[in-house]
Amino acid sequence: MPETTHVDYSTKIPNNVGLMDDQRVLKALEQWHPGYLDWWMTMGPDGFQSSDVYLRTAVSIDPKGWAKFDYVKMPEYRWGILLAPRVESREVNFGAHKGEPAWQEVPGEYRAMLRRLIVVQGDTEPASVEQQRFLGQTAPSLYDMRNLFQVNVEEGRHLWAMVYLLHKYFGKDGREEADQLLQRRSGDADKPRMLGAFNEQTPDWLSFFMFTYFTDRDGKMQLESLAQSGFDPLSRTCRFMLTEEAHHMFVGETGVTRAVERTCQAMQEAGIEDPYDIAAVRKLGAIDLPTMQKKANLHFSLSLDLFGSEVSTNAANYYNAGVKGRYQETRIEDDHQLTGVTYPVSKLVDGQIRMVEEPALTAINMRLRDDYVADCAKGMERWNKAIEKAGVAFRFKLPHVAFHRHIGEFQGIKASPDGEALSDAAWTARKEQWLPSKADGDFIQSLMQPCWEPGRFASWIAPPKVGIDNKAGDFEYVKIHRA
Ligand code: BYC
Repeated sequence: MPETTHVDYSTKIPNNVGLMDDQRVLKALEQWHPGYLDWWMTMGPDGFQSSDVYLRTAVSIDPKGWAKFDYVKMPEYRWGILLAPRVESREVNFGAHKGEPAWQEVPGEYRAMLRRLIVVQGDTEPASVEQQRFLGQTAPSLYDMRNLFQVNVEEGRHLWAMVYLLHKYFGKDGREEADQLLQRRSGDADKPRMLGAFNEQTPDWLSFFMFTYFTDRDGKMQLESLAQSGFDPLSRTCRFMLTEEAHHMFVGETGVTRAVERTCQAMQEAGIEDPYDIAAVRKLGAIDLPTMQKKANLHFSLSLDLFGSEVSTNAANYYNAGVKGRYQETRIEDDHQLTGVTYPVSKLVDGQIRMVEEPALTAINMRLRDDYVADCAKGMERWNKAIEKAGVAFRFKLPHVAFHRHIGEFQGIKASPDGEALSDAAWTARKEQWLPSKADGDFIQSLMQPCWEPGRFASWIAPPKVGIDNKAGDFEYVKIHRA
């Protein structure tokens, strides 16, 4: 079957890339499949593999109506290979090859570069499933549990997407990389996942919502940049992944909003006006807003690290080669080669944080991070609106980009959320005001009691405004059969 907008479900591996006519790749993927299922059973959602989950499955890559909802047991989810439609006249849109026809095969000179980018992208997908593995046990509702599992199966599919590219275009070394994607483990001392944030824990549901808000948004920015790639199969894969990614950020944004709403409501009912009266708010079984700010500080700063160094020759080489572009590259009005232009970069100069003009080509990571920060701020404003509406005197704020960093310009310094450089002693004395402490973690853990009756929600979170697929409030999103 040739490439279509509809997904061929007649093979073991659903696809719209004519896999039946490509026996070499089909066989390689069929050999990879059992290892993947093995990984899913041992590292995927713990305890719910035989539950029926109301999931969305892609039946077409047509932007209208590509999804079908039904009960599915997660191990039977039809993970597949779905690429956005090919645009016949597509060109390389930036870098040294600008104006050449987009590549349908990997250019020899960029093979290592492309393989590296695809492997890094691929590595994050199973990592997040591993990080979220135990959250089902403490789901605050069946609605939330279902959203978690939807995110998990789609991250699994995103791994398939990268593995397809490795198998199809990178021969033996691609197959070896695909195998290793199933061997690394989040947080493992010997075989960790490749990027920092993907080796951290996601210990509770507030972290899950912050992760899907901040870290999945890095996913969006990186996928947008890879969707610009001159290597057309990578671009098409990422374009379809982005349609799924939107739901993940929705889960994060609305999850935090609902926690905020519940806290404000509980405060109003109890007549508590001071949002900083943490003990009083916690007694109500809600999460105080200052603790939510600390979680946001943590997940934002960990996600900033995922953009790499502000000034990066790697990023310049990717751009010049035409393999990884800028956010919304084709909508930017410039020469798309960045000849002789500069970009302002925040740097550490004589111990002070300053803006310095750098060649725009080496500042690609910084530019993408700026676009990311602006995107993060927008959603945070919606959290602030919910607080304002409830009449509570509190505002969330994104911390300064120098705060709590482990990669890039600021990794060697300690900075406050306002961007003030601090001595080690000052940092140690104050860090628990800015990042979740052990006591904060313990308190949040104490609220993580499962709430699995249809239509019921845990004490710390408000119900959503609308159900998934417009289902009624008491819809049984997960029919639990404990494994
Ligand atoms: N941790 O020039 P530099 C997602 C390494 S999330 C560890 O600073 P570069 C998702 C770097 O690899 C999106 N190491 O940075 C979200 C390099 O090592 P080598 C995932 C790091 O290369 C939620 C060295 O430091 N996709 O999809 O310009 C759920 C110097 O590199 C880190 C991508 O990331 C780090 N944080 O940029 C599920 C896209 N940062 O090569 C999924 C693909 C840097 O010297 N990746 N290093 O050994 C890339 O575009 C780039 O590799 C990076 C780094 C943006 C990550």
